[in-house]
Amino acid sequence: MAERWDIFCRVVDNFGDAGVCWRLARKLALEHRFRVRLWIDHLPTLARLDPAVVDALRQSVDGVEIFRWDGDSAPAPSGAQVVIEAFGCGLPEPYVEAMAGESRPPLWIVLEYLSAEPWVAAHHGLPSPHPRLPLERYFFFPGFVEGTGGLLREQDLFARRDAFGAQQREAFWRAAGHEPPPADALTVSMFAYDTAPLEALLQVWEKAARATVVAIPEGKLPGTALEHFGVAGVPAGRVLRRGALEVRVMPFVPQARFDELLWSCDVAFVRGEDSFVRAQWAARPFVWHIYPQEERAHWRKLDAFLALYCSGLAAPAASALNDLMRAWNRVDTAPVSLARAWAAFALQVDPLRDHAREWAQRTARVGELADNLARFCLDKLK
Ligand code: TRH
Repeated sequence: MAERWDIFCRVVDNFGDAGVCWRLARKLALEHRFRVRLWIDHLPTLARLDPAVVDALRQSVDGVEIFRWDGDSAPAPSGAQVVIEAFGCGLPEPYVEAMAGESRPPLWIVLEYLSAEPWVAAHHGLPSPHPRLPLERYFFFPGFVEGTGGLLREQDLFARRDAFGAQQREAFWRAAGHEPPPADALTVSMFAYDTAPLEALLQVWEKAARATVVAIPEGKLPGTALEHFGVAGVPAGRVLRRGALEVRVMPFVPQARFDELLWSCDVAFVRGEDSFVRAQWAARPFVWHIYPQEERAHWRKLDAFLALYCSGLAAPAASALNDLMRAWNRVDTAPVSLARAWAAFALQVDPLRDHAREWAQRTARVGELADNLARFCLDKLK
């Protein structure tokens, strides 16, 4: 029996912590029909991702009971069979004591960050017994390969993606306040940290032979575009044009519609964890801006992902992708400039699209994270 789940989420920064927890919570509630409580310490972040969420002590959205958590206070034990500690956020000590006091203590899962590094499969599912209390605790690692926990994906995602045609794309652009882009333009969705060398790419796109439409969600990044165009604020119409470049400032769409943004573009720039995974399910050529870590640990992670992703990809496409991702992430050994890397990448968009579709199919076969997690927990709770 694993009917009741408690998920604890601390928003460290940005949207990824809340984004992953919300996706997991909804999947467990809507597809598995579990009773899910989500404890989250920053509701405004969740409200950006889902406009049905408000900043309240307690609410129910999509079958998930959401609680405002001050980070230390202990919620009353719910009789949960599974407790998820997302990204090692720590559980409140009194809650842990209450867990241990139950006649059948719940299973404690530490949900880890996503990484393609080879050690992940060896650590996935390992026990980490509590040092003092009789509590079973396990590490659960998302991942891309057999032996890991897999990646979050809604059951109907591929069917929705494949049914998203020209009409739906047109409707998406209009709903975002823009005309559908010209048919011959390359459309790019741009989601990255504000440390990305975006200015260099804007210069390249402005001078490119092919018209390039770049959709940038509102936030910090449009500031770089405003500087590029030498204007002080976002103009009415939210479009900036010069040469072959057109920048569109986009509304921040609800998470449930974020895929539509990716499906409406030819190339996706994504970042962090959740949007990175969505670009892969979207089966589009994509460029990942990895979350920066101390001592450049993120460069190792980037290399590990590229090695995995590029297996089976023809050499010209693989080297174009490697060069572009390295230049975009300012890896100091990046062999070519961003401008040259983009030029090579642009020539490989077709083979990269074929590979992206094949990769999505291959990676989906590893299994889905919430399904794998439910199976793992049921097995341990037997
Ligand atoms: O926002 P991110 O950078 O999140 C994180 C955090 O920095 C976190 O601390 C770190 O640990 C983690 O990354 C790896 O990037 P991410 O993970 O892609 O999350 C962004 C979410 O925002 C994702 O769920 C998609 C969503 N989103 C929308 O819903 N609408 C939008 O318009 C856009 C641009 C994004």
